[in-house]
Amino acid sequence: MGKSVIQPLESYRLAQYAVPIHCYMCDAENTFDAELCTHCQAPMALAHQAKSQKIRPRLIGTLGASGAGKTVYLGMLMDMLSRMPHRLRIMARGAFSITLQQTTTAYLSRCRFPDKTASEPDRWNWVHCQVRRPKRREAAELIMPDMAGEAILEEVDHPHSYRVIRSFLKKCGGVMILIDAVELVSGHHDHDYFSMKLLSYLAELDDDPKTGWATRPVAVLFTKADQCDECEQNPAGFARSHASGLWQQCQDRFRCHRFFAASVAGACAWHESRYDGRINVPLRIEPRGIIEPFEWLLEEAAE
Ligand SMILES: Nc1nc2c(ncn2[C@@H]2O[C@H](COP(=O)(O)OP(=O)(O)OP(=O)(O)O)[C@@H](O)[C@H]2O)c(=O)[nH]1
Ligand SMILES: [Mg+2]
Ligand SMILES: [Zn+2]
Repeated sequence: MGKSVIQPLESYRLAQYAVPIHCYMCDAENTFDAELCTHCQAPMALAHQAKSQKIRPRLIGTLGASGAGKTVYLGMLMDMLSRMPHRLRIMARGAFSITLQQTTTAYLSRCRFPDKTASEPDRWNWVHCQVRRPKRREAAELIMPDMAGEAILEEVDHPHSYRVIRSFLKKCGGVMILIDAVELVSGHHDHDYFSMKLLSYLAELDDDPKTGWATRPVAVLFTKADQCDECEQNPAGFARSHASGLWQQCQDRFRCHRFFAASVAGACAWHESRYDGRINVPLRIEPRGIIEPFEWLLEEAAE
């Protein structure tokens, strides 16, 4: 006869699965131990953190075509904010919130630009942070993902193809739209068309006259301004002369918008690499106009 063994019944563990956790982006029900939302693939850590705080985090979007400079800009913004306690004091929530800053600065310090962001949402970096502003008692909680330009374009062209982008933009409190200034000046209007499509998408996503996109802040950022003096000196005038469709749409449909110019690199050069072919590399890092658009958006989104 075999030895009898007492096997404890751990059915209480199942009870945890009976209580669903709602995804912070799309509200879909997930089990307590899910890492990514099964419906939209947003990280469930955001929902867990939001649940444990009194203030509901606000969503801030960084949009733009592939190659507009979203990853470089966001990584640099996070890095600068973490070193400027007198201007804005920032505290990352969750270790995953530091990855974007860490990867971007690691690349820049080796005189390289970071790789293109993968289009699968489970590979995007999300930043959840607390921001304290001088002369303001209450802190702001923010969630900012670094999404891939190709995925944004796919969602704009074929709505509902990326649930996470749609749910995010529905709830989003304000956006920064990045446009490659060098492309505009050289007569390539893909980025301009992309931004116009994006603005129509936003305006139609939520057209409520009081709370919809018509009232939410939109910062239009011309990137790579280091290579375009004209846009650095007068971003609004630059928009008017080089992206007139976009400029007009902002006037007509978005009450709260402003144009900015930003650059991370001070000078770039072409480098022949044995493995990657001809690549653009930053020679100096000289960030300009990085914090202003974010600061403006934060103020406007708080209104
Ligand atoms: N001159 C200059 N070039 C820049 C700057 N920022 C980015 N770039 C160039 O733009 C490229 C794309 O930048 P990313 O930040 O990867 O672009 P992205 O918008 O994240 O693109 P996706 O990940 O494909 O959506 C870089 O590889 C650089 O060649 C800048 O401040 N100055
Ligand atoms: Mg990117
Ligand atoms: Zn979800």
